[in-house]
Amino acid sequence: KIPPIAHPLAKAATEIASNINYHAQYSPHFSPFKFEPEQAYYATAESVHDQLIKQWNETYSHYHQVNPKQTYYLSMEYLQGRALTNAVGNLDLQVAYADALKQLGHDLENIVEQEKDAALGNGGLGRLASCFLDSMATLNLPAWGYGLRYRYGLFKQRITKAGQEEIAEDWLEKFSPWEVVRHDVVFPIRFFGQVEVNPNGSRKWVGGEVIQALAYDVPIPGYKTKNTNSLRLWEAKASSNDFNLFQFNEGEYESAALLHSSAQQICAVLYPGDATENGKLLRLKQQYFLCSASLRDIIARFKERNGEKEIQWSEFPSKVAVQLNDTHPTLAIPELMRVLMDDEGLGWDEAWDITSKTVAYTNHTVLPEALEKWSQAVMWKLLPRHMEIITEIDKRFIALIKSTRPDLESKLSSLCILDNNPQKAVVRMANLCVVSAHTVNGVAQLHSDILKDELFADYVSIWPTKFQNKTNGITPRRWLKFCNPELSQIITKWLKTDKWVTNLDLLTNLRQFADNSELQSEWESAKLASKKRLANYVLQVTGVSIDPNSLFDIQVKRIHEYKRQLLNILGAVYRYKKLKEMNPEDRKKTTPRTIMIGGKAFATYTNAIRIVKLVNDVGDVVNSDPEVNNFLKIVFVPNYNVSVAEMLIPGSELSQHISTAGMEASGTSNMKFALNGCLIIGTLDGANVEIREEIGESNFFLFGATADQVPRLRKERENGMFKPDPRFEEAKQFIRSGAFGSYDYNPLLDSLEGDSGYGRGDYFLVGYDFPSYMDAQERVDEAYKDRKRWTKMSILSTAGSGKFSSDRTIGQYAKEIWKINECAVPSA
Ligand code: 26R
Repeated sequence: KIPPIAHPLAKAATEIASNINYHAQYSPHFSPFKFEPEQAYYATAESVHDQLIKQWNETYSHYHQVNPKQTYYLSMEYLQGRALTNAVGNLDLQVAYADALKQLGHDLENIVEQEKDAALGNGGLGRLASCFLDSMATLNLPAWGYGLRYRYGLFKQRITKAGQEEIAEDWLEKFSPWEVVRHDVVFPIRFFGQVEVNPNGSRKWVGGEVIQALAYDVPIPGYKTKNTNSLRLWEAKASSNDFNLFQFNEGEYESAALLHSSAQQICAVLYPGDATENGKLLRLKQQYFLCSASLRDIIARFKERNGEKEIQWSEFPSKVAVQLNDTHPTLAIPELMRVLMDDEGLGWDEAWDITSKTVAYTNHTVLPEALEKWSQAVMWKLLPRHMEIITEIDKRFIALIKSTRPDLESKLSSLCILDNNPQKAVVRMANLCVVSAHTVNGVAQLHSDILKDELFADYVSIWPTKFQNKTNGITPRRWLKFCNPELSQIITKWLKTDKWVTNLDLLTNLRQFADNSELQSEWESAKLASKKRLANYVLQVTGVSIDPNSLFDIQVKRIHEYKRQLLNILGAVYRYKKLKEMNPEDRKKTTPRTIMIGGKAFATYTNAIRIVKLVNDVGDVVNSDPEVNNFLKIVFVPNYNVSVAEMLIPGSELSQHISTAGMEASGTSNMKFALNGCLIIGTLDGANVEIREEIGESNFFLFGATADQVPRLRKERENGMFKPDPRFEEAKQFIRSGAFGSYDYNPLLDSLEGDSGYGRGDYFLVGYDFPSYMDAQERVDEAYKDRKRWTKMSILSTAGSGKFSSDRTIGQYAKEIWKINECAVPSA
């Protein structure tokens, strides 16, 4: 054991300055004599890291000593964003670091911009995982994240004349100062091979290829607490034994290092293209790699903390909770079964009991195309022992139903795990999760209801208590305190406390001041300051100059047809056409707007790529039209990511959450916008429903069909019973006429025709919702003209957002699913 050393942790600005200086000189990553922002960033990060490492080690040894039940969050995605502001803020050293950098001739605000986003995720599910990690640490919960250390993060988006261009995001190009490699934490992970049957009947998976999983840890500091948890990211490596020196010297370089290149592929990128067989195999490898390495690590820790005593495997579920973030880590289930039976010698029943008491599953989508199904053939090839286990789980499930629920026998073909349709025999991962997990949850009330009433209804009748709701949340540290310091100061001043940062329900106390003209004017000037900052940013990245006095209307999220960016842009096109037709006097009476849309499109998702192009083309025409561009601007904000969100959200006044009802499981940016005093125009979908309940219906611009109407409306469209609104026809026709350039938008627009036979016939009901959307937009324009009323609504949005803290969400997971308790590191 290493004896504790007194690390000279700096608290005062001068000490911090000398610590940063120390790192600039003695942890050099660059040539000496240069201390530009980039060098200053790395030296500052190393200095903050010093502070964190001490707390981090103390946290680990405290957990080790107390040996509480611990949660392990398994996720293929984490969208951590930048770490510096968050770490300094959580350590409560913001002022000290700002002063220290000033002494060194730098500016903290400028230095933090040097950091590249850690973008190991693609959207809501990944950012949720990162918010959860922040809340787990802040609530002093013994809980860790496990993920993969992708070499290239989610692609960087560039916009050219041709539309979206994807570029590899080299976030590790110059290394990450936050992660620590643990050379002593390495597990061999097997792929392919075969199952060997021993004389005693036990089975063992042997042969195939073996790749090493090496741990990299990222510290997760809690807000103003000593607890600093870990995000453990696995990297794939081949061992030196797999390097064939003989072959290499014969000049056969590629075959000499075959396993090295195979290892490199595993952690190269998130969601590699899966159109080819190779692509599918690689994705499955990634999933298994995460599951196996994490479980091996969890089991090793269980054994280590057990000490010299004989291991009682039945205690495993009282020490370990495993949460599956969607079905992507489902293989943790058969992997735990395999290790318990084949490596530890337990029988099926005991292994099953332990596994099902350990694992819980969160569903994040009901979209059929996102429900994972893996080819049985691919699985048999890559994971033969796991397929035996999955087959056995399925067999026992079927037997259970036949013996206890004969009424469900006719439904077994859709309830069981293996779909044995000879054309496309697959494993249904969601079914495997529901059958095996002790708890299944959705991520907003409406979504959980849909799971219970539709997707998983028959399972509910088998296991009525298995299903729960856990409405998503966001961390108020990153998404208000750190990204919007002006507004945070105002809130603290009026509430006379900053306790809202960890007790977000306190925001309700703002309600009593919603009409107070002093608060209102402070509120408006904070918003204006953020809008100006955002306007500068937009000018810098797009060259478009926008007016901070216009209404800032934002929709940022992954581009997807169900999220209906098309509805937004069609509305904008209609607005543009009407402005063109108006006489100049009437134009002046309208509410000037700046519509900003941002988000990345999957390169293979053709309609999403077309939508990006359309937004950009419409923007080019509108923004350069001198007749209207004082009243309307349309901007595509490139490369939307966590850092861009931190810039956009504080400066937003209206945000669009306009998915077809029933399709957005929750949404989490809706919560971020509302928390920052931005009003929502939206449908009754996902968490919108609960946000509207909390902030009051008069503060929410509602439109559109409800989830229960959607199936009937889709039928009506199919049967030609839908009468389109003339405004909808006019907007589409305007685009078809070539008003926005020569790109062929007909295929995209054809997908909106109900009876044309194209696509799914306006499956997302853009045409049906268009008129009520336009009416809601008119209410927005009216409301914005009455500044006092608008500001009051904005204050009430913030005041009603307390429920959406991820501290609340994680508190509920801890109590109702994981059954874990706080384990606070004592202060010295
Ligand atoms: C593997 C592949 C099929 C795949 C499917 C779907 C990969 C990734 C996804 C992302 C999905 C699951 C996602 O991000 N869902 C979002 O989760 C958020 C957090 O719960 C919700 O707020 C949001 O509504 C939902 O779309």
